[in-house]
Amino acid sequence: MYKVYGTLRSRAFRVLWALEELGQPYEVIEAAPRSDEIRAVNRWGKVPALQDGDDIITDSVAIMTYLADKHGGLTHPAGTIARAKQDAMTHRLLDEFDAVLWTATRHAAILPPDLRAPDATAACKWEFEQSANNLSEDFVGPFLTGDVMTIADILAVQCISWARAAEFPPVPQNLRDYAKEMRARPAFTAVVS
Ligand SMILES: N[C@@H](CCC(=O)N[C@@H](CS)C(=O)NCC(=O)O)C(=O)O
Repeated sequence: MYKVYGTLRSRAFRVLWALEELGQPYEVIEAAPRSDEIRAVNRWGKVPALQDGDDIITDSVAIMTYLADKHGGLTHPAGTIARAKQDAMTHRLLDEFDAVLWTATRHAAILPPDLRAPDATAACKWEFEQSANNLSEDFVGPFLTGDVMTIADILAVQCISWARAAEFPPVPQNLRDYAKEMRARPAFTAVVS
């Protein structure tokens, strides 16, 4: 059985949701970022990590990609145009959503206080709003890259939830409706309940 190291309120949520969607059994090892529990398997202290047999895989998107390819769900097959578009969306979300949310988080709570830039959060919020507006204009649905749910959807919805919790500007209505529908999926509710 897979072991997932992390907490619900971290990027580990992405991995847990993917495992539920793929119908794979797993065990959660409650490991806070930088804790001894995570450092035992990832010396950087970053969550999530996935244990598959004797192997440890780090990085939420790398883990989701591995699981999706291995179990043949939440992804288009490698080497197809559909997969290239899915990967482009995944990287767009990492650049435009995850990166700005993470920069704001670091300047608010993680960097040494004397290195925190007072204006960093405002800049990240502004950039996030532009990116959300762009994504909203491109969005056709029902999923981000068309008719098939992929790991890009999990990444997007987790980032939209993170943005809401961090009091970032609300995303446009069509993305809010999309995220609401995604959060109603049985696999999502199985993780949060
Ligand atoms: N790109 C990595 C980022 C992992 C990451 O930064 N995780 C945060 C928690 S969500 C963490 O462990 N932070 C601790 C630190 O930066 O020291 C991923 O997607 O897994």
